Amino acid sequence: MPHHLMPMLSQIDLQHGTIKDAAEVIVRRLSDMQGHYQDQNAVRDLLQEDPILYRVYLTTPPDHEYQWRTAMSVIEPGKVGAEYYMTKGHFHKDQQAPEVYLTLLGKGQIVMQTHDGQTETQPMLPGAVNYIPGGWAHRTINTGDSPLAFFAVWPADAGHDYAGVADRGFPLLVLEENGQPVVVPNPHYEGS
Ligand code: M6P
Ligand code: ZN
Repeated sequence: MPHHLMPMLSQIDLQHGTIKDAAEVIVRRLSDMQGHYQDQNAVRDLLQEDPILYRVYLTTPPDHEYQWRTAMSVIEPGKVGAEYYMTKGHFHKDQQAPEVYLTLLGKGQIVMQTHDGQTETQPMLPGAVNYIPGGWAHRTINTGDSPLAFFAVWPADAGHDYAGVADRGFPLLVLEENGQPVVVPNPHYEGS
């Protein structure tokens, strides 16, 4: 007899972007990613309160057998110095594995890069579908003044490679200048 998984239902709270009965919730605070921000004085000051930057509500448990993983990510509004709150960002261990984001709430940018230095940014607004092909690292940034909430789907065996981003950073930064988000080259990017 073939082994069939059971169909699954998750309910997104469309007002907040959260999933109440999530199988797993990842909470990331500033202390989990302090090295990712440029302004280390701002990091030091903010670490006193160590704010929650974002939460990821996963619909399947970590050791599941389902072929797809899906999650809602909710990034709080805020900045560390001039840099907006953002995700760590990662490559997939499997360089063939793509990902799709659908934004439900808020306003942001997705910044992408390949290992050989190509970059791409796209806006994230309610209704935007961002397709991230295999081989592109991806980071999301909340440039608005309310939570940025997006739904993500990716192959369950893709794997997260955080080291590639933690070591070199992203070639592009999204900063606030005169009240507006601007995309600028990262002066500390290791490839530059
Ligand atoms: C999305 C997906 C997840 C990822 C999350 C937070 O929901 O891409 O795989 O974990 O965003 O991003 P990160 O893991 O880079 O902190
Ligand atoms: Zn991913």
